[in-house]
Amino acid sequence: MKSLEVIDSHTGGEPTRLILPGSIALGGDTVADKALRLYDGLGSVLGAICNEPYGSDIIIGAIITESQVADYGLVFFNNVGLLGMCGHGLIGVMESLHWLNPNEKPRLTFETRVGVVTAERDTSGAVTFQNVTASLHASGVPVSLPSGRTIHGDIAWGGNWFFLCSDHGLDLSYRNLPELMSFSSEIRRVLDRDQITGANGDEIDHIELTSSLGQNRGRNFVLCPGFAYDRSPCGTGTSAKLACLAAHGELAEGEIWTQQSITGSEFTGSYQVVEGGAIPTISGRAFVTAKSTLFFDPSDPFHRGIPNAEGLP
Ligand code: PYC
Repeated sequence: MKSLEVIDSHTGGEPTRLILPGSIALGGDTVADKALRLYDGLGSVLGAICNEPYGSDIIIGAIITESQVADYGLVFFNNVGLLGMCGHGLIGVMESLHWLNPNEKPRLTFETRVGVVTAERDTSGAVTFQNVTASLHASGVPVSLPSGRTIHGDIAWGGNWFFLCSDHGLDLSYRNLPELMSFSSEIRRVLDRDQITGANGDEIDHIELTSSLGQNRGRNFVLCPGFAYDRSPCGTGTSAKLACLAAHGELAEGEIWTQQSITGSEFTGSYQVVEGGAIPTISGRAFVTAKSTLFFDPSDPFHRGIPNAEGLP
């Protein structure tokens, strides 16, 4: 792979890098299957485009593939691996597809690794998507931090696994970023240490610190796999939050919830009750920021990017 064309966008401050559709052919039947093959074959390229000097660890990459059950297949990844679904990423992909082809259908279905989702872009540019079924897996799970303090959280699925904690005692504000990073990273490490998992032993790779902003409004700080935080309110994190609100009887079916990130960006969402959980519907807006060609010169020692900390001397 010598070069790749990409379209960059951001959704509520969180970047998405879409590889130009058609650039990479993927074998396999389902998108889950294609994604694993892709990662086996091209994992280092994918890591590179989400790492410095090509990008940064906050970028979520996206690849469009064919699908037998939806308009497109869609694989999300970041600098450390594959994601299940990605809400801000889906909004970014919808905006990028429209930017590439203004005649693209405004309503599209996508087969992701974790199920089929639907997204619609209206004429104002707002994108609303219907996620896979979100659900609360365990409530009030205690976690003992190395400081001796015990905090509690809900474990929920929103297309990725989340640990949602509200008794953190922290100010969820941008100026408090260093503390939010270290506290949420500590929770993440303790979940790994104590083998606190989602269903079927699945790793919980997103930590969501939450607080209330009053009636039907909340703020969050989401730590993503790879230890970068989400600048947007996190679409799958908002989905997990909606599943918790539904399960705890704190938001009625169809009522609007507003989720704000520490950058101040907002998603709105609601849910519909279904067998096994709640189907979230989430709205947000993305903007295209660049279209570029990345070059991979094998004589460049960093043509696969600067790896994350474990890979450095
Ligand atoms: O919006 O679902 C999301 C997401 C996941 C990781 C980063 N953003």
